[in-house]
Amino acid sequence: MGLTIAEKIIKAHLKSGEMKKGEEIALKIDQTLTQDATGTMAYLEFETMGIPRVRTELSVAYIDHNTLQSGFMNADDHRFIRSMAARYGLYFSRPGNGICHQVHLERFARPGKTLIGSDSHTPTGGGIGMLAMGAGGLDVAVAMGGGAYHIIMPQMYKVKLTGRLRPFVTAKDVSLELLRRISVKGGVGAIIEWGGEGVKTLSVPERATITNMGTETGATTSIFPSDEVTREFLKAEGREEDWIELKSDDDATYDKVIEIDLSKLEPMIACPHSPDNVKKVSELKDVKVDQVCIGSCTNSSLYDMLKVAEILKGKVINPDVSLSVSPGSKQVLTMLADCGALSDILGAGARVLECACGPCIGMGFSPNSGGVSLRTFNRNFEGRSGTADGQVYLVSPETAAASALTGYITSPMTLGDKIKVQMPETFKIDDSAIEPPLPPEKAMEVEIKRGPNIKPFPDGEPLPDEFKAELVLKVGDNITTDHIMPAGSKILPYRSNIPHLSQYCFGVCDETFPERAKVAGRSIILGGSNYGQGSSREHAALVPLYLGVRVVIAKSFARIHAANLINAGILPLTLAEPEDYESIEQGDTLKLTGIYESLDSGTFRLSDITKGKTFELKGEFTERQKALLRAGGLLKYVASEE
Ligand code: MIC
Ligand code: SF4
Repeated sequence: MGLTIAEKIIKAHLKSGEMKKGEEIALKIDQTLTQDATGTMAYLEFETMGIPRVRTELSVAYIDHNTLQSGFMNADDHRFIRSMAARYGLYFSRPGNGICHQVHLERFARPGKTLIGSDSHTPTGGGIGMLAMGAGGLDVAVAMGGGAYHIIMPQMYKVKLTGRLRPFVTAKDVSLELLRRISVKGGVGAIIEWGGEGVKTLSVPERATITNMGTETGATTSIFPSDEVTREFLKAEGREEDWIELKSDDDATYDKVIEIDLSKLEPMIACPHSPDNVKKVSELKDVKVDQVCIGSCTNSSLYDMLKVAEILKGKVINPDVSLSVSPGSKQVLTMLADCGALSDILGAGARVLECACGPCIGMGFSPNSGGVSLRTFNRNFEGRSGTADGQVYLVSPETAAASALTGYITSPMTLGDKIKVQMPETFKIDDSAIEPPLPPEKAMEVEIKRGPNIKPFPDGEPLPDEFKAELVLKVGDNITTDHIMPAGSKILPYRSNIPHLSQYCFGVCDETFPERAKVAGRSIILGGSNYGQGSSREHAALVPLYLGVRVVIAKSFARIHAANLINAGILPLTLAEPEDYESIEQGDTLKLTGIYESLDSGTFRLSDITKGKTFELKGEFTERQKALLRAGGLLKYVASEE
């Protein structure tokens, strides 16, 4: 039987398990990446494993999230990560060198290889034909040590592209169209392969925009073939030797096929507060815009920036609009400067920000109260911008630039003549901001530099056979990791300080939660469907663990978050009957009995002591997950294995 692209890569990296859908497989990981908001924790975890040097083909530590450095916290963390990279044989990408996913695509990503990153947008590498997945910091730490990465063998979906995009319609609009069709849950448990005739009309950065935003569908990852377009990109990056051809077999089978005719698409927009709340830009008339932000790992390539510059050239933005432009990498920014396009952007009145995540993670540039912000980013979750009542819309760079000029949400198709941008044949290569690994003898001498913001992380506890606790919090559907553990400029600097972070846990939903959880001691949380969607931040598991949460019950879970809960030793269970959600109330005392036996049968009995009712819960775990949960989390499990 023929294989899909992802199946071919999985087959070549299979360490154990069978490629049967729904079963656990262990994959050899060739490359890892971390960013600084999740990196400190991942390196602290790696350190406890006592491994002398990373055992991957390549591991990179990026600094791109926490670049504001207000106070000593971030600077200390950066220094810590840099010393860890030097000590353990990693590449270190200095702050200012760019957003991890953009830089990785330019300098390190390779078709046919596996990559896991402690960031949910790691699938950006799928644009070059890599099997690239987001994971929790602990999973990345284990992979750095040469350990396998465990996933449930996903379903295979195919999106078949036909036709060609019309002028002013972009890869971003393709992503938004997919989200409109399948929602933020539509990709859960699947790998999305992009194929069909239309694929060859898309460049690698455009493909990367699509695989980047595939994360928002909940997919394990998304992937494109590696073809002549891929070869050209790698050649332009001076890395043609990294190219291999990759395509699916003609008789490969898919669990679902979705067709998109590129020539029929028009500019799309995701309205507040979810990436799948998608409409056509032309449907939104008379919406006045306060702010426009262009950049992020979704849309910050040279191609995106050149198009923006071309639209803005010789014009001035609407005076009521504040426009930020953050190029994705030093390479992009330098090339923009060299060709003069940066002057066009500045001349139009944009504020050019550092090559970093910036406004995307609420690090500056929060909109005014109730302000409408148009962003070329991938997430518009409530409050993520740093302004609780900010109205964030997600659009393409073209729609963003057009709207910055008019001051209203504007389809770029109304701009008239199509724009032409000239892409260079080769990119400007300057790796001076990437520090290569030190040779082992030198690395051994490096001293790890720690600051006072680095606090120990909480320890999981072995699972008891019986557990009785209060339901301290009940929340609704689609709870994101930004709800559970918000980011932003006030909180993000404390990513290595779990006790401090804990004050903000679930702050968006219920400010009293941290205090109540502490009073309760041990506790349980109840959520709706797709609980934990969004980021890969393991803090969304570690902070609740610190606050005493031992069990999370939901209608369904997002993949990475469920894995992070298990890694932390928190038991994630689903309601057998989703309607039971209504009967269980916050404050109820709940009890689970015979947990060990239930772990084997997959069926758990929950008694609601307050209501005098019992409910059935499901928890089907693999043998490894059961062992992890029994041990009290991944670190305890790894330690017990030695
Ligand atoms: C995000 O976009 O939410 C982040 C910040 O990049 C996260 C990682 C984090 O929380 O540090 C992600 O997507 O995984
Ligand atoms: Fe950075 Fe935003 Fe991309 Fe996350 S989504 S990696 S915060 S640019």
